[in-house]
Amino acid sequence: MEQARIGVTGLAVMGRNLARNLARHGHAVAVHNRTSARTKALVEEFGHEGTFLPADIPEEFVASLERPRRLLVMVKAGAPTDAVIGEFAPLLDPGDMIVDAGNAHFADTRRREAALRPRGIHFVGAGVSGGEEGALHGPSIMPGGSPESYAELGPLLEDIAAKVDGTPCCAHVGPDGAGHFVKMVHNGIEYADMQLIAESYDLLRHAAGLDPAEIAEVFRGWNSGRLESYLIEITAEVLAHTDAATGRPFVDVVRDEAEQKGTGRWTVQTALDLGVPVDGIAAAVFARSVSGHAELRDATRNLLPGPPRTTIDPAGFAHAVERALYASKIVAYAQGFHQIRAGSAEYGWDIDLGAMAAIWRGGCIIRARFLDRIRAAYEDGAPTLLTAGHFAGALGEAQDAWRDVIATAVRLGIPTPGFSTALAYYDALRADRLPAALTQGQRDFFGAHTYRRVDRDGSFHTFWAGDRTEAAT
Ligand code: NBP
Repeated sequence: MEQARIGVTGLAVMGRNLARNLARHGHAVAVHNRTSARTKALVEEFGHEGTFLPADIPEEFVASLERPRRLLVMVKAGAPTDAVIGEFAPLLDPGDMIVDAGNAHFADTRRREAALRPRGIHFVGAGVSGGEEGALHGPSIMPGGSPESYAELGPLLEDIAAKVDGTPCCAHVGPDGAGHFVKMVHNGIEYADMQLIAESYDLLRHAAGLDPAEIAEVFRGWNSGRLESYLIEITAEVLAHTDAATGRPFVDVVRDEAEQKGTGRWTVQTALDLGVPVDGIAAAVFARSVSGHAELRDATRNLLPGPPRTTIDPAGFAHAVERALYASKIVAYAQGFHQIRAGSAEYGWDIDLGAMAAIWRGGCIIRARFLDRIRAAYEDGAPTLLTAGHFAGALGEAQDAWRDVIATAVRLGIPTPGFSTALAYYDALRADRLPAALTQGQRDFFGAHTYRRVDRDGSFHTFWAGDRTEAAT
């Protein structure tokens, strides 16, 4: 009986396309889905693309896998993943691998890996980015798990991953939940990047008075420069699109209420736990949240006064927005990488930041030309992108335009939380002194939380309610 190198269970859009990608690369793939109609449909429609070994029941599926068994799970994240593990793990032997390629929370991945390790089963949480097209034509893959499991899985995953300059967009991220952690931060950065692009559009539309088709042209121009990226490219496409039913710009017939799924929120929650400032990502998550409060917006829209509506001369403004966007993006990515570094230290993952930038260069939603420079910066050991050669220069050169754009937005009453928070972070890092000293004084005043002094080691408390003398604590 022919055996498969890998099996995929969960054949909705992502699993089906990953299975097809594997088959198209010449790997025999066992395929299974809870509802077997999906399995049949896959083989009927795409059976000619390669070797698929369909199975109706888990026992049949597992029996069709060569050893050590590689079982890729692509089901809805959460309880379904636990259900699938519960179903398949008893059928596996030590040395076999379960790869969860869904969007799991890294803490769940750590829990699952720890539960399966004593049984000798390798549990690999693999982040996969690129949506359904990426899954089919080459995603960016971020696998965690043991080095032993990567030795078995890596060649297969690298084979189906996107390639940039011949290098696969797949690398072993680190043990247990490291892969899903990096995928989570990738999605957080994606939120920030999309928000910054949206603010650029909003400014060009409402400050400079350009229409969507004109703005699409601006984005097309940007996409041939340092901002070249998938997100800029699709932004131009969306802005140039006309609604067939009304003849209006597509962007004007879509309700302005953005959705947010789990990963952006998880990134911010995790950053809070780690104490890492990811303001750009948080601003993006909250901007979507504000947009979704339709009732609150309806109740306030006509009651809150703003400045008179005026527009400014578009000449030169688009160039300034490009600079503000590039600078703000640098900050958002720097914050995301800071979070990966902090997570890596917290959980002992030893994540190579340069390698993460390298595997995001293709296949994933945030693929972009400047990730090559980010890779180089972290390979050179940069503590933050903000001070790394090219980026330090770009920020310095952009800062006047960045400040002008934000000042214009504030003056005209256009919300730019992403731009503004990015600049605030930049200014905080360059400040000689921050008002945190005053915050410490307040905390000591009301809660005796103590403070440290600039001129002496140790912790101190001032007797605020008494004679205001100071004591070392
Ligand atoms: P969905 O997230 O819609 O999940 C549907 C699949 O889960 C079906 O195969 C379904 O089987 C299976 N399933 C469910 Br629901 N409950 C199950 C259970 N208790 N036991 C066994 N199977 C169960 O599919 P998707 O959109 O292809 O996404 C798959 C994963 O990939 C998710 O974790 C998602 O977050 C992640 N992801 C998606 C994208 C994307 O662009 N869509 C990108 C990156 C990652 P059934 O057919 O029997 O109902």
